[in-house]
Amino acid sequence: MGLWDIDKIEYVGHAKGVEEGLAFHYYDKDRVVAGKPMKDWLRFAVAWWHTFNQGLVDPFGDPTAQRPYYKYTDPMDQALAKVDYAFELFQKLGVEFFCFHDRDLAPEGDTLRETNANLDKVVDKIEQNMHDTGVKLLWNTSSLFTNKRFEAGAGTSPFADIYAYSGAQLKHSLEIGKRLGAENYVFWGGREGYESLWNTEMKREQDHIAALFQMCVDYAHEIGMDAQFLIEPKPKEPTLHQYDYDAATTINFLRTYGLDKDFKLNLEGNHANLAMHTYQHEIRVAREAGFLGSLDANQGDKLIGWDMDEFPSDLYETTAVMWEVLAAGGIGPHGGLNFDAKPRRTSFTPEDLFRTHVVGMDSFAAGLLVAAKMHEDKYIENLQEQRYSSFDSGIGKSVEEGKASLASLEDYAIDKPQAELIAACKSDHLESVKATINNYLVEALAQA
Ligand code: XLS
Ligand code: NI
Ligand code: NI
Repeated sequence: MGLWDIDKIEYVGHAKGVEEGLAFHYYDKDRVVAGKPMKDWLRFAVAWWHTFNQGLVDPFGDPTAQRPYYKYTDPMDQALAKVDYAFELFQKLGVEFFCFHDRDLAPEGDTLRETNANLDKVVDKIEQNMHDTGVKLLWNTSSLFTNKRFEAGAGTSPFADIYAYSGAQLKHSLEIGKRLGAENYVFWGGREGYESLWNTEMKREQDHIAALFQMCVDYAHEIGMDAQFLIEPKPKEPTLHQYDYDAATTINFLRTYGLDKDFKLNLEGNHANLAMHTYQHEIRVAREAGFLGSLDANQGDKLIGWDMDEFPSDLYETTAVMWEVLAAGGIGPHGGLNFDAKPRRTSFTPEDLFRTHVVGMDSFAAGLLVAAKMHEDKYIENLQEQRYSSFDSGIGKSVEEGKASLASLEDYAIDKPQAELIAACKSDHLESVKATINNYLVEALAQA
């Protein structure tokens, strides 16, 4: 059985009698959907921080997680042991990628030099395991928010020593990304924002962090690191306001500082909700602007106003996400679906780590199947084309061709009677559209 007391998770189709969570019903990794194997559309990744380090705390309670490697009480011993558990879990789930923060892997020392030495020992072991198993690094990142020195930010800290330390930490993180062949490198500005504007020079802070991003771009070029750089928007939590609020705000930041050629976005479902958007909205904004980089696959909860990091199980949402991914031709070339998600505090057994990933993987596989069917029928494409068809000729076409002016619009509209204008508006039968999407869900999954 190996280190985890659990068998490899297999695809069993619609088999009855298989306990939910211990087999895939939709995720059949090599099955070709819309011209590619499922695994290449989905490119699932395990998030080291949640899956191996999360004790399942909440603001009111102690950790509940039971993990087999807790028997290693020395922090370095435990860090090294976790690598074995991690790679066995990846293989038993059939996940081909993983993601980590530098500080997820090894304990800190007193100086950065000591911390780097601890980290390098674990990275050595990870490199060996990657080589042996073929599991790849979707992305790595630097935790510039956990240690108390980052209380007021890292790249936006008002304290130059902390800024300098952040740059030094990033340098080594980029070196690790290169060494492990990371597909992407993520920047999540957990504390890059403010608690109060009264004590904050907002523009100065953004100038500082933009300069730090530029240094990262320059250093990556210098060492020949070719990972795609990603910024992960989030509006708040832990800070009151985070500068990378949402996709649109972050794209504006990148363009303002001339960083738009070097960065794309890593979008997370729960973060979208915290910004009062849907996950689909964030992906649509990024996709249409050419900034879709990768996805943190989790979901929030309508009733709770913080980053719950639930494993995805909402098929309507996974369908919407995969519809956008298919419309983009893929989440690539470098992106993937990283389960930035944790079990609830009440599902604390080691086996729950497998169950939760299986639910997330199956939910996205199901979403892919439904969305692929919708694309195959061009259901949404036709509906949208029809809705905007008045821009394909006449006055609408002159607008799209840039030939219209206020005077030409006035010429066209000034004598149009109200009845003609009302007749130009067509009902979208929106409720029927939603019912049709429901039918796609039911039918595509029944036939899966
Ligand atoms: C936190 C973020 C974080 C990033 C990586 O809310 O989602 O986990 O994905 O630093
Ligand atoms: Ni995330
Ligand atoms: Ni998050």
